[in-house]
Amino acid sequence: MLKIVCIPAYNEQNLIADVIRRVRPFVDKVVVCDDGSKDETEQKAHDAGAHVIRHQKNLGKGAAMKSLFDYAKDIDADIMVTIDGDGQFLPEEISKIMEPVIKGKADVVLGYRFDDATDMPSYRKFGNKFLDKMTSLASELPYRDTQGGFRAYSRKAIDAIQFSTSGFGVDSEILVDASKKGLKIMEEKVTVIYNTGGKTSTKTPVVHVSEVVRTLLEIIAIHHPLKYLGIPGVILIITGIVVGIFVLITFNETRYFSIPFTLVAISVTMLGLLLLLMSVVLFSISKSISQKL
Ligand SMILES: Nc1nc2c(ncn2[C@@H]2O[C@H](COP(=O)(O)OP(=O)(O)OP(=O)(O)O)[C@@H](O)[C@H]2O)c(=O)[nH]1
Ligand SMILES: [Mg+2]
Repeated sequence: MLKIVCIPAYNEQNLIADVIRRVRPFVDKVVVCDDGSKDETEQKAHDAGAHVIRHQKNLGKGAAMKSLFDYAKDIDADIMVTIDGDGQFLPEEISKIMEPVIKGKADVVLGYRFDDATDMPSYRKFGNKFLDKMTSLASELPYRDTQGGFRAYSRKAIDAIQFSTSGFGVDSEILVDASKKGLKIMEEKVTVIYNTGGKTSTKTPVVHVSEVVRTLLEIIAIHHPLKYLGIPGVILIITGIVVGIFVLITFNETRYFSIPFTLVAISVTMLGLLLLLMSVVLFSISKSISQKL
C-alpha cells in the first residue's frame, strides 16, 4: 500500500523541514508543492527529504492541491494525507487520520479542529463556523469543520474528486464534490496549535474568507440556481408588483403619485427579473454540462 503525505506550502521556510521530518516515519513518500515561495521553502523541503513540485509563481492553495492530486494519481498512491506546512497539525496524528481509509471504512477523512479545548482565536472560530454553514448548504451534508487542511483520501477519492478553484475555496469545493460523488466521508478529531513559534496564517482573515465565499457562491449558483436565485427572483418580482399596485391604488384614491415607491417597485421588479433570468440560464448550462459528463 503506497502511502504519501502531501503538503501545500507558501513561504513556510521556518517549519517545513520539521513537519517533513516528523511525517516521514508514517508514510512512504512526502511531497511538497512549493507554490512560488519567496523564501527558502523549496531548498528546506528538498534537504529534509521531500519530493518538491515547484510552481514558478504563487497560484494559490487550490492550484497547489491540483498539482498534488495529479502527482498522487501519477504514482498510483493508495492513500494521500494532506497536512499544512505551518506546523499547526501534529504529524503524530497521521495514523489516526489514515486508519479509516486503510480499513476501508472511508474514502475521505476530515480532521476536525474544534471543540472548546482548542486555542483557536474566537474570530477565527466564528469565520470558520460561517464557512462550515455555507459549505454544508452547498454540499447538502452537515460537517463540523470544512476548512481544515489535515485530511486523508483513498485511491478512489484521489481518482474521483475534481475541483477548479485555485484559492482557499478548494477545501470546500473538494468536500462538495466528494459528497456529490457519494464518497464515504468521516470526521476525526485532530489537534490544532496556534503557538507554533512561527506564522500560522498565509492571508488575512478577510482575504481568506472572501476567497472561500466566492467559491461557495459559484458552487451554489451552479448546483442550485433555481433554489438560490430563481426563488428569491420570483419573491422580488411579486414584491415589486405589490408595491406597484399600492402606488396605483394610492394614486386613484388621493391623486398622490409616490415617486420613491414607484422607483422601489421598478428596481425590485428589475432585480427579480434579472435573478430569474440568471437562474434559468445557469440551470440550462449546468444541465447541459451534466448531460455531457
Ligand atoms: N501551495 C500553496 N500553499 C498555500 C497557499 N496559501 C496557503 N498555503 C498553505 O496552506 C496551508 C494552510 O494555510 P493557512 O494560511 O495556514 O490557512 P489555515 O491553516 O487554513 O487557516 P489559519 O491558520 O486558521 O489562518 C499552509 O501549509 C500554507 O503554507 C498558496 O498560495 N499556495
Ligand atoms: Mg494555518
